[in-house]
Amino acid sequence: MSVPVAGRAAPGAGASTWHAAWLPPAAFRALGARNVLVHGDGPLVDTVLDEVTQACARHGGRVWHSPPWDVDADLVLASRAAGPIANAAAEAARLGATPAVDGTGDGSLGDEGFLLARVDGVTVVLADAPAGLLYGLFHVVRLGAAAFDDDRPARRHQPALARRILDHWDNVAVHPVSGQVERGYSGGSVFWRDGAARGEPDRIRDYGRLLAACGVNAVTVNNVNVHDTEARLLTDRLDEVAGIADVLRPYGIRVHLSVTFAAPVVLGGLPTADPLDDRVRAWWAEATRRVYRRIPDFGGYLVKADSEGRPGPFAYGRDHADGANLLAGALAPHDGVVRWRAFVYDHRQDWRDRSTDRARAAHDHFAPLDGRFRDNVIVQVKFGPVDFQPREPVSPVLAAMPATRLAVELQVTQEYTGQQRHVCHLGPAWSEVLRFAPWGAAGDSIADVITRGGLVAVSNVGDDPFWTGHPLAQANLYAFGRLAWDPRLDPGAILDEWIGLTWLPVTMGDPELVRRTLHAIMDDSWRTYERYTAPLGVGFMVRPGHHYGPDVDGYEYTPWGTYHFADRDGVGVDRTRATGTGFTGQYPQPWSEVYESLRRCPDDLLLFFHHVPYGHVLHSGRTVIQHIYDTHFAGVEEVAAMRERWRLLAGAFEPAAHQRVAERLDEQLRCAVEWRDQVNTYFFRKSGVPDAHGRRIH
Ligand code: GCV
Repeated sequence: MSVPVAGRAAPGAGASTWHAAWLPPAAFRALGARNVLVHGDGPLVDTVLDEVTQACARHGGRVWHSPPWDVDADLVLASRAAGPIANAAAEAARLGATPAVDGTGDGSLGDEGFLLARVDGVTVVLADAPAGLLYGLFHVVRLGAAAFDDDRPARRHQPALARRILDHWDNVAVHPVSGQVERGYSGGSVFWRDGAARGEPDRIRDYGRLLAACGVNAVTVNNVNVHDTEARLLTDRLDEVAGIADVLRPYGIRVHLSVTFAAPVVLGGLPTADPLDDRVRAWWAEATRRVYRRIPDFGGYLVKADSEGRPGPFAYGRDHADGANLLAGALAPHDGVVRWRAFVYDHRQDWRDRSTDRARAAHDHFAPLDGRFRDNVIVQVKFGPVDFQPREPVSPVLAAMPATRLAVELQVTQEYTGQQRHVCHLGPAWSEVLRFAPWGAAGDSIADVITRGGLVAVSNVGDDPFWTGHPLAQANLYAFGRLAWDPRLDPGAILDEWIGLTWLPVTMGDPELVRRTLHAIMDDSWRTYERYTAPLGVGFMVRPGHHYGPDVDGYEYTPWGTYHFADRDGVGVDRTRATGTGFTGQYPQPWSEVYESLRRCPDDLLLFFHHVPYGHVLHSGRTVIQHIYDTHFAGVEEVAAMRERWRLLAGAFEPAAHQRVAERLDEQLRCAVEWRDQVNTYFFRKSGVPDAHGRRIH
């Protein structure tokens, strides 16, 4: 039987009510059954030791941390700073592995890297810093028995990106519109409840542990929309943030805070928040000094300014560089960073005005500021130019600011991708973004562009027993962490890791069937979702406000700037330089030309860039209207097949997990049918073109 084990996952006693996700005790079986020697000291090494001790207690192995080391170790986890090990075989293994570090790169494993080697029957993890040892430990867990294969070649592992951050859109106080967690689909917040810190360190610790095991090293604990209560986390409620930081620290996770640009006014009583005003500068410097006094490893601030009604520098005639540099100045003495979001656009647009284009906004605002940001400013850019749609081109801002540290922001919480009621495995979508080469195949990829800034995502976690509402949505969180560690990883292989860790064979049955079934359901689920929702990259068509389910014209005549312009003749947004908004001109070559050209533009983005007649023939050979019909019928059939596949696993899992997914698949199918029927009917009525296959359209 394959079982996603429920219960407390972290070392320590007691069962509790949340799911172990990708760290069930059984995932430690291979490691825990062995003799393990841990060499080194410090808080993170203590975490490693705790983990190993628990695993060995459970699975019959033994652990050594200090002499006398009368052990034939199977696994040595050693900090290089701790020097020689007073155990001949372990020391020989340590020395045997060392040339693989010294012989490559700069001879250092960095702050978070590790080496994994197999030397004379001993598996060795070496690290130069304690965090590396922790990541090495979790890598051994991930590999399972394979970590002890004699033919395993020595390999250095270092994260491609130093900043791997999850932003929580959690409110401290329940907000009348956005609730406890804005765009949260997994219950309440793990940090806050009804205006106060929840004070449940076990759960936060388990969360930190899951994050460390997939590579995440920072968390922002409150929503970018900073309301009155949350603003005070910076000052008189700082202790609550410090409490979270204390719990996450043993897993190498630093805490960040979303702050309001108006803080000097709303918290400090100043008459202005003007970034060039000396009193404002002094206020931020002092507030920040107090933060670091309380949380010495505090990560930094996150700011949403002049966006969707949030305060910002525009009120004082200043620009985003002025605003960001103000906070950067306060953070610089403490090595903190400010992440300043590029999600800036006019949300009070006139839909009649075809010249205004929301997609252009971030580039229009930020590209001219390249070179003006201080070193500790990271401009955080949503992956696409609009807003986390299932399909968007990569934001041109990412190719326009070579002198600025840039981070990409993804959305793990599935606001526009099924709200954790639909299976929508996003690893493949993110991988496409990270591999995109804005200057053509020979140039840098997005993963290269963000080396100095990092990868960030909006978390999908809440206090739901499965963490993520939909149990299969855990895979998105896991995939985010792994891609942030190494953007070149294959998303299918990442999914395979998650399946292997989470859905463990226990006593009987066919784990391969489980694995195959989960792949069959999840691998292509993002494309399935795309097929039954808005076609060909045009985006939105969701119900306004909550953004769930179809409403083709829901945003068409609103101020939000998210239009499709369908009429009786055609559909799509003309963003060309020749006849449209000129957005294609924000890309460098070759994409500027590729997107401009109706002939060369990829099918899956056609309606993002072009307004075309329904009879326009795609590269696929189908007309646009027939593509719309076909994909919407196909998408529903694919969801029906997912549901059938899942049904066949009944009895193979803990019933609660099976039932939760089964219920959500029922809802996904209902909703996909709704999407299909509304979208097909809408376009049939607009165009008058019948389906070539005569299927039922209403
Ligand atoms: C946190 C979209 C979402 C908002 C979100 C905003 C943002 O507009 O619908 O809920 O606000 O993006 O990213 O700031």
